[in-house]
Order: sequence, then structure tokens, then C-alpha cells
Amino acid sequence: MKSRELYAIFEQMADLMEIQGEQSFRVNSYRRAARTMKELTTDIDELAKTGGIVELPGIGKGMAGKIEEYLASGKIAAHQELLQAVPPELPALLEVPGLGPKKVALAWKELGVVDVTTLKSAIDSGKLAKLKGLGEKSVLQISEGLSFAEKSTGRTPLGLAMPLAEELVAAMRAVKGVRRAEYCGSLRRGAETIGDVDILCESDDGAAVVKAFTSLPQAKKVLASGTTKGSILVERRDGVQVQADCRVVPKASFGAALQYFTGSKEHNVRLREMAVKRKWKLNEWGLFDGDKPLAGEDEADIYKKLGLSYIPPEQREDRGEFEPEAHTTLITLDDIRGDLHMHTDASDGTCDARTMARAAQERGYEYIAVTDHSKSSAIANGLSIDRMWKQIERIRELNKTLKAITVLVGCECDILSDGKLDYPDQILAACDFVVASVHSALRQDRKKVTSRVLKAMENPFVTLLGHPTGRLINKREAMDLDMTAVIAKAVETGTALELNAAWQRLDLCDLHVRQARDAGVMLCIDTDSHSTAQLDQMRLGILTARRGWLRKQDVLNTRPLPDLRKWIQKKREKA
Ligand code: DGT
Ligand code: CA
Ligand code: CA
Ligand code: ZN
Repeated sequence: MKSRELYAIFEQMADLMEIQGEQSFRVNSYRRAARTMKELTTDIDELAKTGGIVELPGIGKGMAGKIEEYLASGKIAAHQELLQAVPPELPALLEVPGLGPKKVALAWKELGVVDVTTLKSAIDSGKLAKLKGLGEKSVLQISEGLSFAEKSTGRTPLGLAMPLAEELVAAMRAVKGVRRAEYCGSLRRGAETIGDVDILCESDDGAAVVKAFTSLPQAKKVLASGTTKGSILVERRDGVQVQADCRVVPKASFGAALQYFTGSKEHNVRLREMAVKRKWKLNEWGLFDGDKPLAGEDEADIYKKLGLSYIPPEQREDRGEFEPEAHTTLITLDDIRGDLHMHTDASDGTCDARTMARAAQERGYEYIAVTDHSKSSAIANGLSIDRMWKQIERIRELNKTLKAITVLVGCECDILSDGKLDYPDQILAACDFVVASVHSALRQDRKKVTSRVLKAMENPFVTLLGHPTGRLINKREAMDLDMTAVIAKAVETGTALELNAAWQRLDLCDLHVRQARDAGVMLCIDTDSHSTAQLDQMRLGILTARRGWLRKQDVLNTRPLPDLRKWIQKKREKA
């Protein structure tokens, strides 16, 4: 993943340049390049070969030269020079919440702060607080940040943050004087990981509402408490602490604040430019013509007054959402008619097929597919060929007893290390729905892992490529898969790609989903459930799908059952 490495390098170069007082347009050009690297979905080596690097947004000749330098040598000389100009542990200080390049520079130059130890003593001696532009408040924030950084594992996966936020929002809605409460920030945009939880309340009595917020039983620690804003630490279900901010605004500003604090920052910058072009002003209080408020109470009004159609939060990433082609009806949870990837107690699930079917029916589904593991997934109690034949028979029998829902016979068949499938074609042909997934040898090199996956997709009985990259959020890197080739193969063979909605996975990710959609790939949003409760993860998949701009027609499991069967049959007949 060389583009990820380049992203980290360019970000660090921007930080180091800022520390050394470099001009802001130069710093910004590196931030822009970093972002392009972060969002790149094509292989940077391939791009370099075809001379496509200079065509990327924010990459001029000079920057392209640095990228090529890195691809050729694994290093960028200018980066090394920047690193040599500062004490070796200084860059690590930038990771401390509350400390940015400007403050680090000041602490270094004025007080000789070069690492965590010297930073701590500058805090304890009170010298840091005396620096111009810092003060007691921001030093308190830095010192909290230090102890937080020592405990925290970084960003929180969406699936862990969501229940926390919902609990906080429900608690705030019950507070006297709170008329509305919503979560905003990256969580409302459905981002795969969340830095902190942002909550917005509408009330006329800010101080009382902040007090109620910081007094919630969920607050393990109060970080700040003012008249319009409070910050607390709350605990995730795995014991890790997460920051939650609460802001209180009056009715007339609620929509504007909701818009502002939903972000993203990059989206907001673009929106504010549009306001400025009309000689208006846009901030968290409203949209103004001079002193005259044009909008503020209602979020949608802000977009409307600026001549835009409403942009759903999931699209607000400055990834083209202001262009007319972004304006489309995105998929919603209601469009989903079934879940096509789940496990039962036949392999490593906790419930039997009937229980899963009933739970799916309660969620309004018309069909599910039971897709237990195949024989090579030994740790997941994968089914031997013999057991699989029995499973096929058993599910067919079960179906005869069910009226309101159909259970498709399926399997999650391992893609072996050479690209062969774990079951013979006779078994796959007897299944209604086959998910093929990689569960082993994920670290094979790019060529090997890609050709292996492509080979599996060529099998006419493989309907869906399961969790295509194998990444686990914050835990395991994606396979080094050539996604452009996988997408082309999906189109060529009529194989669907999965958007696995399990909170640890969200695989494909938003950017790959968008890339697949644009290429005309059929996607399938599944929960990979191992229990009935996990079926509810579908909504995480929907958020990611919306971030990838998916519409109903892009998603296989929005189709009525006869259509779904036809789609599966098409690939089988073509072969
Ligand atoms: P996170 O918490 O890192 O996952 O990401 P966000 O997007 O929730 O960011 P956060 O919590 O720092 O701030 C919430 C929103 O507030 C952010 O999405 C946009 C807005 N915001 C914060 N700082 C700025 C800023 O400097 N300029 C603008 N235009 N908006 C900002
Ligand atoms: Ca946030
Ligand atoms: Ca925040
Ligand atoms: Zn799997």
C-alpha cells in the first residue's frame, strides 16, 4: 500500500514544514497531496508507469517527482531533510490531542520541549501556560490529551461508537429544556472510524444542559464544562475511553450548527466559499446577508438558500458531492429485502437456521441465505463435504415449513491459496447462493493474491466475493489486492462484490464501493451474522453504501426473490 505510506509521509512533511515556519501555501500543497494519496483507489505503481500521476488532484510536477522518488528508492530526500532539522522525538508530539504543529513549534523554540518528558515538565512548571497563544485552558487540554494518548488505541470503529452516541442522545433528549438532540460529526457521516462523538442540543439554557451532560452516569471523567459546551470521556463496551462533546445552541441556530458540526471540515470549507461568493456569511450560527439571517433553524434551508439540493451527511466529504451527478436517491435500509451472508450453529454461528430465519422475518426480510463455512475453515468448524450435503437437504426441508420467508441454501466457500475453491462444483451447483471468500494466506504478494481471487470469480457458481479485501478495522491491513482488476472481473463475469456490514470489517470500504459502483458492479450488502443480534449491523453497511453513493439498483439484495434468482442464474448460464 504505497499510497498509504505516501499519505503519511506528506502529512508529516506538512507538519514539519509548519513547525519550521514554512509559508502556508507550501504546507497546504503537501496536505492536498496527502489527501489525494489517502483516497487513491488505483495502484500508484501502475499510475506511475502510464504517467498518470500528474493528472491526480493536487499533484503538480514537483510533487509527482517526489512520488516517483519514493517509488524508486523508498525515500524522499526532502522528507529526510525536514526530519533532520528537528529533534527526533518531536514529530511524535503531534499525535497528542490538543497539540498541533504551531504549538509544538512554540514549545520547542521557546522552552526546549523535544519529547514527552520535556513536555510534561514544561506543563508542571507552568511555563507552557505562559507562552503566547497557549494559556491555562489549552495546556489543560494538552495534559488531558497526554494521559488520553497513553490509554487510547486511537479511533473508534463506527459500530462501537454508534450505540454509545445513541445512548447519549437519548439521555440528552430526556433532559428538561432540551427540545432537540442529535449526534453529528464523523458519526453522522457514517465514517468507518470516529475520533470523538459530537452531540448537539437545542435549548435556551446552555449552562444547565451542559451541566446535565457532564453529570450523566456515562461520564467517566469531565474534561470541560462551560455555558455552551461540555466534554466528557465515556467508555466503549471494550473498556476503551472515547471523548464525547456536547454543544448547546438556540432554536434559530440549530440547523446551522447541525450542518457545521456534521462536517466534514473539507465539505464545510467548500460550502462557505459558495456563501462568500454571494457576499454572504456562513458559520455555526446561520447563513447571513450582513446581519440579516437567511437560514439557520433548519439544516436543509442552508443548502437550499445556496442554490443546492440537500446533500446527505454521508456524501459530505468533498468528493464531488457539489456536482449535479451526486444528486441521486441513495439506498436506505428500507430498500433491503434480505441478508445473503450468515452463519448458523452448523459452523461457527450461535443459532440454528430456523432461528436466524425468524429473526430476519422480524426485520421485514423476504429471504436470507445460510452460508456456513467450508471444510478448510477448520477453526470455524467448516462443513465437510458429507456434512454439507446434509446441510443442503436440511435447509430444503426447513424451507417447506416456512411461509413468510425463504431460506436460500448457500455456503461461504474458502478461496484456497492457489485460487481453487474448497468445494467441488457439484456442491456449489446444488447451492442457491455461493459466497467465495479468502480466509487464509492473506499476506501473499499482490500478483498472487489478485490472480487467486480473479480465478475464483471465474467459477460460474460463485455469486458473490465475500469481504473482498479481508481488512479488519484498526486490526489487520487489507490484502494487497488489485481492486481495479477485481472490479473489471466482477463486471466481466457477473459476480457481485460484497459490502460486508460487520462492524469489524466494512469491506469493501466506502471508496472502493464508489469505484465499483462507477464501473457498474453489482454490490450486495450482508451482515455475515453469527447471531440474530448481528443482523442489525445492516445499517452500518447502509451508511457505508451511502458513502459510496450506492442507489437501490446497485444492490443485489434490494431485489425481489424472483429477480435475485434470475440474476444468479444469468452467470451460471453464461458459463
Ligand atoms: P473525527 O471526530 O475526527 O472522527 O471527525 P469529525 O468530522 O467529527 O471532526 P471533529 O469532531 O473535529 O469536528 C466536528 C465537525 O466540526 C467537523 O466535521 C467540522 C466542524 N469543524 C471542526 N473544526 C472545524 C474547522 O476548523 N473548520 C470548519 N469549517 N469546520 C470545522
Ligand atoms: Ca467528531
Ligand atoms: Ca469533536
Ligand atoms: Zn468470511
